[in-house]
Amino acid sequence: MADTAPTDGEDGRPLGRRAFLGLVAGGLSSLAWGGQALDLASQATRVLPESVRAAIPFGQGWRIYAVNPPYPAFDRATWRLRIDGLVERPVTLTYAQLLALPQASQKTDFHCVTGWSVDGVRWRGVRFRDLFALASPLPSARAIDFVSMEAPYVDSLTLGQALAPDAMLAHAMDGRPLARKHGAPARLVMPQMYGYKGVKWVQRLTFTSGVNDGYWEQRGYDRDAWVGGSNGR
Ligand SMILES: Nc1nc2c(c(=O)[nH]1)N[C@H]1C(S)=C(S)[C@@H](COP(=O)(O)O)O[C@H]1N2
Ligand SMILES: [Mo]
Repeated sequence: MADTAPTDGEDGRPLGRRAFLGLVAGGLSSLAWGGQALDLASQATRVLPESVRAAIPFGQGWRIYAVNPPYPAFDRATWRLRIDGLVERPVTLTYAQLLALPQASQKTDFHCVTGWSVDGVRWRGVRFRDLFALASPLPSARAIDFVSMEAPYVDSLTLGQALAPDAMLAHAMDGRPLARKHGAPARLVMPQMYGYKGVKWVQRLTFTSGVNDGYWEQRGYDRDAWVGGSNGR
């Protein structure tokens, strides 16, 4: 396993400030995960062709989903994001440390597989390349499980999918910190896939050797939930 060499954060303690800054600086400069960071702030990326998009009933807003209410509660003092599994350095981030990472913004449409959509959602958060850099995935790592505080909700992406330029771990929506019902403090945003991939109340990223079926995939939906190109719709 990856967990042989003891490092800060491995036992669940948050990284000290110096260790954290060191990992950010070291990780980012030595990063092998292709390309410059893309900030899509001024760009509205859309997955569907305009002809298809024009027929979508936008405008009814969000429907709030949870499989195991009540919604998990977020306490900014005690919340931790754990990054573990097939990594060189398991790390545990505080909320403040998440906000101290390089930040990205984007405006993207959101599509639920059951037929409702929200257009032009403004997200702010952290790109996965920057989270990867903190933990250094091992060569055997191929995918990530995104584990919700709301058991048993989970889903996974391949590393390549997570590195899509418009995928992020979002902590703000439409200019405000993510609301509790929307997954505070952090949710997975993967605009190219249907909403069920977008795990709310994320508390853990676990690197694995292959993708695992998520909550809805165990119930028949496609693992690769490409908008316009997967089952359920
Ligand atoms: N933890 C958790 N995450 C979740 C879900 C859920 O039930 N629990 N539902 C998913 C589905 S199917 C959709 S469409 C979106 C809905 O996001 P919203 O509840 O913020 O509208 O959340 C996704 N993430
Ligand atoms: Mo959904």
